[in-house]
Amino acid sequence: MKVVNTQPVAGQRPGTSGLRKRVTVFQQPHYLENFVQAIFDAVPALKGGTLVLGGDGRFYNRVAVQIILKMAAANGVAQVIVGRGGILSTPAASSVIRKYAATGGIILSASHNPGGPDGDFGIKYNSDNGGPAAEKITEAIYQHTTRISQYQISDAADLDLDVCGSFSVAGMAVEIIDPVADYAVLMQDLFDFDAIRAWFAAGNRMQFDAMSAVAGPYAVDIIEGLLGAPRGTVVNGVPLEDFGGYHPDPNPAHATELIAAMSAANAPDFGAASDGDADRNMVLGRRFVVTPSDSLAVLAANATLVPGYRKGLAGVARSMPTSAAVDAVAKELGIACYETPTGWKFFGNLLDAGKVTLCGEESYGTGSDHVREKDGVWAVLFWLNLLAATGQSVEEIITAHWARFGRHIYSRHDFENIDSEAAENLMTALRASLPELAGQSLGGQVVQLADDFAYDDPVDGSHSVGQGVRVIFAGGERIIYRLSGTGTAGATLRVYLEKYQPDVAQHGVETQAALADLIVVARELAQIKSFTGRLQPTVVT
Ligand code: G16
Repeated sequence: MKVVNTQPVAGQRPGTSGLRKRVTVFQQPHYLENFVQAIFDAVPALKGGTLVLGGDGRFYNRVAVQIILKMAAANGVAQVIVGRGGILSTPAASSVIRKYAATGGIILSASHNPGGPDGDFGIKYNSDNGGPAAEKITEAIYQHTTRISQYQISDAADLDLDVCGSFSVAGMAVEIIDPVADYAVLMQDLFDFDAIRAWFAAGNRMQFDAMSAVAGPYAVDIIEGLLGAPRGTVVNGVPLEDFGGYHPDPNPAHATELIAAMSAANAPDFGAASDGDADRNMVLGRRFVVTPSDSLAVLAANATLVPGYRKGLAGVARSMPTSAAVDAVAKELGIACYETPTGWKFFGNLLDAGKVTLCGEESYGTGSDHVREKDGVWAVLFWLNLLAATGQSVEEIITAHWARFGRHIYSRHDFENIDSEAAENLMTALRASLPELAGQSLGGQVVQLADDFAYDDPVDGSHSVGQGVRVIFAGGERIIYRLSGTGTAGATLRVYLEKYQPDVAQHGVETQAALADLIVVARELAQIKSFTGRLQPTVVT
């Protein structure tokens, strides 16, 4: 065991989901070690406890796993459970923490951000409930990084990560497990695998694009293996350290190969993709894209068709910028609907307290109380179960849903990599204008409410402020502005746009055309061009 002298490195405050930086930043001397030591210092229960460890397999994953194993041994952790090859998808890590009643877990991922030597890396701590650590813990970790002077590490040899079994690092027990096995058992408990198998056997076809990321082994074992889908159903199924040079973000802007396949004349019946760490998902029908907000609403409305949710839902939750489509379902079902800030960590208390069963976000995240992370493969299996149970197509399910609840027309416009100071100035000016906005008419619509979203957690009473500017109109239209908390270069301004359309005859409209008036208002109100110099967003989803 060695004690290494170090100094604080600025900028280690975790963002929306852990610490995400360029690989080259993590490769700086002591950078990773400082943050990991801060975790051990902020969570004393890890001493003598069990830690789950794994990541999405991106570049630097293996290096980081070896460092963390040696630091865990030196910090008195009793046992580490690590996925073979250092691999665990984020939802699988959550399920393993829960199944083995671990003290917590360290997950290595920069999620949907590109990988490789010039790409991004990330690290976050999850608590014993399997979910991202609450703000008070991430803040404590950050505080430790600001005053760190030493870290502890063993000089044991590297461990061969590619063989399952029981091992030891400097006297600390290490269990290397199959990263898929426990997760696959959980999925079989929740979904009607016989019905889905029959759906494939009847000749229905699917394309699952794992985007050369960590979902590959999970999708291959479960969809092609247990569910009998033909080989080739999963494409880009081998995780690569640089995701094959692609941007592993499952949305229409980045999953272009899947969009093309689903638009072709012989398109499969169902398309799906997931991101770097397999917690996000996108689902598609033939020539039909489903928005994440609609997906959440459809899963909620049809949950009782799925064995794991047959008893119904305790409640649902969505992040504030997510459309109100699920609110309409909750109202009809007579269950509670919670509106939380962006960040999966805010769902944890609601799930733990049994207040909600399903939750989701506009950022291609959907999940339930089976784990404490959003779960891409789970969402895809949920949809497969619905297709099998109803015999309907994706488009039929969505259009029937709109006919019943109305359509919440929705889009997100991202202005990426803008100057950080310009972005802060824009938000400051916007916030300053809020008190004057209510009652004003913008683009012919009257502003009903304009505020900076704050959240009081109904379980632990914690209060979170500054969670995004909301401009809500009397007709229900909404414009939301936030700065992303997951980027690693400059700032990303997200503008979320939503309009409710109850008229079935109007449900087929093209999304951007339907939102055109609101888009103009949104850009003018925030003076996006004058603050950022940008006329158009870089990504529209
Ligand atoms: C993370 C969080 C999500 C959030 C998303 C986008 O997802 O867990 O709750 O919606 O980032 O956040 P932002 O708008 O701040 O960039 P992931 O998949 O990146 O871990």
